[in-house]
Amino acid sequence: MLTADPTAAAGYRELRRAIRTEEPEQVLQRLRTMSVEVRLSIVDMIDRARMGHIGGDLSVTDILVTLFGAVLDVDPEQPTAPDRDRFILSKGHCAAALYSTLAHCGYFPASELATFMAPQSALNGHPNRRKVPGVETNTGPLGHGFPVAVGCALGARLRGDDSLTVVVLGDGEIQEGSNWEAAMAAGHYRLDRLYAVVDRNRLQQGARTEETVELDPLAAKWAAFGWEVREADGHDHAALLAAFAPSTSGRPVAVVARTVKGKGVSFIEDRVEWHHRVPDKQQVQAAIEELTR
Ligand SMILES: Cc1ncc(C[n+]2csc(CCOP(=O)(O)OP(=O)(O)O)c2C)c(N)n1
Ligand SMILES: [Mg+2]
Repeated sequence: MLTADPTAAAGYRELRRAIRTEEPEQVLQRLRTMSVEVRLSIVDMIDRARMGHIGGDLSVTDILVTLFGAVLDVDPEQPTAPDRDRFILSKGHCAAALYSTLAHCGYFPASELATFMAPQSALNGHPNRRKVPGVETNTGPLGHGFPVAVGCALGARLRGDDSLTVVVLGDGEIQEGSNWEAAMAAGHYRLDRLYAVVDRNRLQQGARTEETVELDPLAAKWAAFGWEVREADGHDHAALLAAFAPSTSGRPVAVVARTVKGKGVSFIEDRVEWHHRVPDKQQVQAAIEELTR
């Protein structure tokens, strides 16, 4: 099991303090900076490992940054505190984005990121809760993280604590039927401290979602399952922050986040072949230049 990096964790505490007290524009600037840093780490990890899911990682980055930067009540030095908010990345193939965000917050040293997918590394291609602090449950097989999140939210309700549970789903992922059983249960129990975010990039592994199994009208589907639905630009930190406001209906909240797969690197954006293609050295250089421009 990796352990916290005290210096990075102190930096994270400072960030959270600043975010609570600063003007909105300063807060957004901090989140944007964090997104650039996380994206650069993702590119570096995938470049070193010569493996990974770069499209989905870059798609989900701003969602993860908004959550860990400004929404979730967590302490990277106490990753199993009983009353912590729970976060589950159900689209577990995007582990690089999660690891990079967790390291940024101090859950473990950022130097570990260089070991991504190497033999004996804790940072497997899909997140493992026994190896990486901040990972609440193992994910990778699509359709499994969301049912666990519903269990976490129901558990919090039964314990009487008001912690949040947030789960991030891929849009292709929700073609798996288990998600809709989970959605139905959460709606039934009116788990109003549960948020399900759909990373709606309209691409899955080998094709566009709507050519594979049509998902639209997506908001209407969530509403029919008893959820309060919010739609947001999934790369706009301000819009995402607004989408994570408390439930106003006593129902769980679905956030349909409009995203671009590969966001931030133009030759990767919205291209199905970049689901898990690995950039060559020249492309890595071009990606870094574009992200730091
Ligand atoms: C049950 C299951 N089936 C197939 C896969 C292989 N797989 C990994 S990622 C992926 C596509 C996921 O698409 P989406 O959920 O839209 O993710 P994103 O676009 O954010 O990468 C598939 C089919 C898997 N991980 N689990
Ligand atoms: Mg997708």
